[in-house]
Amino acid sequence: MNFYITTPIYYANDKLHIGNGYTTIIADILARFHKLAGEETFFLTGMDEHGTKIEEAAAAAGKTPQQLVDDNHKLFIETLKALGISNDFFIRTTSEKHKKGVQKLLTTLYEARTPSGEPVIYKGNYEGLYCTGCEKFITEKELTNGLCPAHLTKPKAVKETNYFFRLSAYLDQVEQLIQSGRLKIMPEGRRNEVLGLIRQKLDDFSISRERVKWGIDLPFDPTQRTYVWVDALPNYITAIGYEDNPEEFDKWWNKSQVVHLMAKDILKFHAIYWPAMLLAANLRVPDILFIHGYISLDGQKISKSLGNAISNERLIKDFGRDATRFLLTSQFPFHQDGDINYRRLYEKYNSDLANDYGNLVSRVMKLAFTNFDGKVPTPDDTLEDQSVELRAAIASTPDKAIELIRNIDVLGAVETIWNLIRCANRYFDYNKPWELAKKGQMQLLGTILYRSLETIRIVASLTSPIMPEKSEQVLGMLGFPKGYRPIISDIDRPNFLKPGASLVAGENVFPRLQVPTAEVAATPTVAAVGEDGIITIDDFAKVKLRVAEVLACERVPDATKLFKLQISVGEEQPRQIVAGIAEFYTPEQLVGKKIIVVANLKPTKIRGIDSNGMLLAAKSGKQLSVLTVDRDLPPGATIS
Ligand code: ME8
Repeated sequence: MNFYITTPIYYANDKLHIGNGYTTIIADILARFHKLAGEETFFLTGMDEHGTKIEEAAAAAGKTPQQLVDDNHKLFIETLKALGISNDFFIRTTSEKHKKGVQKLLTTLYEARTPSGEPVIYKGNYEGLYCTGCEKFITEKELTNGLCPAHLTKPKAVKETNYFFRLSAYLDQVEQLIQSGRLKIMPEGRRNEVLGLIRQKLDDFSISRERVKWGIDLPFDPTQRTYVWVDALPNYITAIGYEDNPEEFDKWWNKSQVVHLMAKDILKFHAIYWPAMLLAANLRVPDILFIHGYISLDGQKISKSLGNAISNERLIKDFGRDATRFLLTSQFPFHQDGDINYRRLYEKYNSDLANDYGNLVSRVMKLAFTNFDGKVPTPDDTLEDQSVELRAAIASTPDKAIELIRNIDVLGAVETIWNLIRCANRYFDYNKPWELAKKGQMQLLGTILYRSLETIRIVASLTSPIMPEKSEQVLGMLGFPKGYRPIISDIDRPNFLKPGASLVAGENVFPRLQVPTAEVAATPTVAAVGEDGIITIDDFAKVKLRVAEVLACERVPDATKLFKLQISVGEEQPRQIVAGIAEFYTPEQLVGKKIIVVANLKPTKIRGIDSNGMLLAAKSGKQLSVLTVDRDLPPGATIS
């Protein structure tokens, strides 16, 4: 059976945070394990580039949406590379491939009829509240103190004519697919949650937006843009050739086990809307939706909008790429929420990687070099070396680990492999091989080292999906050529190492790390550490800040957050800037104010309007204040 695994496509409004990194690393580990198990595998990740959220982030950054997503695309790719992600394709929703695929699906849905003969898509009116952070309509009931509980922002009131998807006609079928296990929702608790939602009889959902500009045109009504979720979900099929490569599409969608990974925030879209859309378009539904837990940092929620996330880059800097992959995925079960604490990361690195695994490799290699001239010794199976437990663990671990991986239990697989490592360490300590050379018991010593080297081979092979570079390093020490990819048929072959073959001396694989003092070990946040954002005086000097007088200000039509301002920066001509502050001021409050602007920003267009500069404002929660000067300085005064 082929294996097709996906992550959510992450919003392109910012760079990837460790919550996104977490899902993607697990998907990568699963994909690499399935390859190791001999299956043909396709691994997809990507970015979600349309919708109001992106439009607003672009306006706030003084960029066009396209510039913003292009810039963030570069950052996404850098992060994926830094994390060692081996995705087979990266889908961008602004790509032609994707847009054409979405339009094909929408045309199919527009022409389709429900089982009782009604059109699947119909036109209707919507009036209600909308949360831009979630990119979804939200009911009064779901609010906490009038705010969206996920984003702590006030939803907007919207009234629009939209096209709707007749969800009601498919709820029974979706329920049946879930009940029968054909569409498996894991873990069990999430499955029950979805079944509960279906029983509440969800409303039909709108598939288009009248006011949104940044999106895919509806093929049957170009005055409307596709709702961002109806644009995003089909990425799972557009990426594998739904519109442009029927053979590939058939292979990966119809003839594979299809697994979508995500956290609970987007469960409803994936477990109800997506299968219903597929049913209406007469397409196969996925096999497994795995809903993993949320990670937090020292008990604090991680999110792009709340901006508290310690970065993927910071972890890689402190622990290295492979150890980061290991530490993030072996702390708590994938299906449960878990808290990350920096001190615990150091402790786990030292106990599991430096002590258990790294030490085993160092000890065995050292004895093989001092006593066997760096060659694989010859084992003698007739000798009594108390290896029953170790041999049983060697024989059972590979199958057990792969079985756990098929069940999407990465932690379980790690624990099984570490059980084998600990078993090898016990075996080693029990036999005290370092004393045997002195006693002249070279055959027994050789046998113990051989079994230990074989264990290291199996451990390095089985951990290769989690720590690919470290595995290559260890397997290189055992004499495997660079680029050797362990596969299950090799792993399972007993006594694969050839006696007499040369070993290669190497550096300590996991040097111990100094656990920082309590203050330093507090989990850092990006803001506190400033790590990626540290700049020099020279960097800062490049930014030309100037005092500007607001000459005129007006609202941008159809954009609740934007003002168009005419300002004087002491130049001959006034300048025009567009600023996302309309929710906090009236135009009258701004005219006459002496504000601070970045004067040497590349001119850009925001919602089609020229913007030549950016004003500075301070923000805290829902409060915003434009920076001003408190003396009567002339427009154009410099700021240093
Ligand atoms: O929802 N812990 O994108 P997104 C673990 N574009 N995982 C986390 C996490 C956390 N604290 N925070 C986020 C979107 N994630 C849509 C998806 S798919 C058709 C469209 C992970 O950038 C987790 O996988 O908000 C979650 O589902 C996803 O990031 C949300 O990413």
